[in-house]
Amino acid sequence: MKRHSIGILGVSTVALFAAAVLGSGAAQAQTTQLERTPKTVTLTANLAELNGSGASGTATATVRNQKIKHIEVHASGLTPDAPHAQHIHYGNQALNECPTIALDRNGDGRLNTVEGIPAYGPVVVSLTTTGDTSPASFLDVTRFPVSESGSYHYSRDNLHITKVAGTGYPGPSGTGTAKEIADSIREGEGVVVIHGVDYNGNGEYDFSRGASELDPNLPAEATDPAACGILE
Ligand SMILES: [Cu+2]
Repeated sequence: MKRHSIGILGVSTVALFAAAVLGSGAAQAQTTQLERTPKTVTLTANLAELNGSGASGTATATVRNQKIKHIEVHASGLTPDAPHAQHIHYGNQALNECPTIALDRNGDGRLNTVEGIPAYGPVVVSLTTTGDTSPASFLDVTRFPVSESGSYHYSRDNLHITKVAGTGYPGPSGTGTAKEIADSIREGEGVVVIHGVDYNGNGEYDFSRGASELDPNLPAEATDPAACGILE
């Protein structure tokens, strides 16, 4: 009888001790989590036409730590059967907006990719179909989606965000770390841009509007922005 009650006391003491330990552990985990930026955020962009392309679409991105865990881009109204470079752009000094024709500095009636940088910043992630997704791949047209009859549906997982020169920390030419860029995208400052506009409607990218300001071997039609939306 005496032994039995010691037994009960023993069990309840252990249970109380366990509850205290677990309780403090959970509280500590919660504090650590609150101290950091929220880890996983899902953002959506409504893509609207630029340069009178007639393109539109949506993009959805889930950002977890320094990674795009999942991204989808659904676009239509694009130049058919042509590759479309697509990126996430971001700049700490940029407006984190889609550009308007007011940024057409050389007055040629088109907004080229460089003219849009004050609005959307440099490329931080290349939304390629295979291989590297860093800014280094930004014009590798063989690894971007091709629009079947003007549409495509793009989906990819686990794109690493990297440090990028020119994203503006602290000055315009400064290099943002992967964490700074990921945090900014999570805060709604990333901009999805799809490139490639067939201005003269002849069914292909040609030099009717001259060479690209990014690469003289590419026509401007292949690199001018066609659609843009803010990930928010
Ligand atoms: Cu771009």
